[in-house]
Amino acid sequence: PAPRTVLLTGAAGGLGTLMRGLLPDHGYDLRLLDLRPIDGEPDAIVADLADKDAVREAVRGVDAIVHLAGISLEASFEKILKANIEGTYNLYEAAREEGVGRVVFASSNHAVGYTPRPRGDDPLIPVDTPRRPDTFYGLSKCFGEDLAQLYWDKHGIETVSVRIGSCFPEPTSVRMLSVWMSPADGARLFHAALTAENVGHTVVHGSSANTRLWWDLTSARALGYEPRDDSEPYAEKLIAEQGELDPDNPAHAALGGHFLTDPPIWPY
Ligand code: NAI
Ligand code: 15L
Repeated sequence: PAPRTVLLTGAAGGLGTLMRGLLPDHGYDLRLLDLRPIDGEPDAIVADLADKDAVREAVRGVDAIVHLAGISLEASFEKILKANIEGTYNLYEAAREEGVGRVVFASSNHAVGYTPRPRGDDPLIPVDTPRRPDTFYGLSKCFGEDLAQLYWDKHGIETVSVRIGSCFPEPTSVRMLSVWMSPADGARLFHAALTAENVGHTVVHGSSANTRLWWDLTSARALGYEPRDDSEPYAEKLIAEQGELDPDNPAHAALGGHFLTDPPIWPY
């Protein structure tokens, strides 16, 4: 049966807030978890992924998990280890113990950030392109994908790892014209990832059907995802303000963009 009750981790964050608004329209009852309390959501579970008992209680009885919680920018290895590596392990262990069969994992383009972006007639980047993390943050997403594969092979827990580009209400940079995922398409993709059958562990790129797309969406479409949005209406204004991507600028040369040169640092 299609999942109905879904644990949304990282529900207080930017993407979590967008998905709290959009996923119920796809038929889900959300249980929310975050380190931080959420205004207007008194039932949200306030817990750290480091707290194994709290995580186990949070997953008990849900049909699936959308796992967004964690450090979403670059940070020290020690911080990334705790929140993203151990935190994701704790969540999968809890899912195994409680018999939750499906996870949607928020991976990131930064797992493959050093991959040169396609230019001209270059083919789109395939989803099985070798890992080339651009930060400790991206490295933690590689770990999460491998953890998902292990829990599928060993324990039969299915995961769709979504290598999200940039999911924000609007694209705000020229790079984002290529990697943007509109929030509505994000919810469509998560819905497809929650409901497609026999996914095992599947890795997909997460973005809208952008005219300037850099990567191949075939594995996402195979889940039933049909993106409806395209960043192109924003192109003229953004290019007028910022100029085209500069082929000689290392921050414009690869999928991970400025994460290669001056990654934004997690502020906490
Ligand atoms: P965000 O930083 O706004 O939200 C992350 C949330 O996780 C925060 O509310 C934070 O309190 C919570 N959190 C952090 N450590 C935690 C812990 N130890 N236990 C419980 N909660 C914890 O990030 P955003 O943009 O909402 O991203 C959500 C997820 O999607 C992240 O995993 C991020 O890496 C991934 N992602 C997001 C992209 C985007 O465009 N927004 C692009 C690629 C990946
Ligand atoms: C990410 O992985 C970050 O979590 C998000 O804040 C954006 O920076 C995004 O990548 C991006 O590449 O634009």
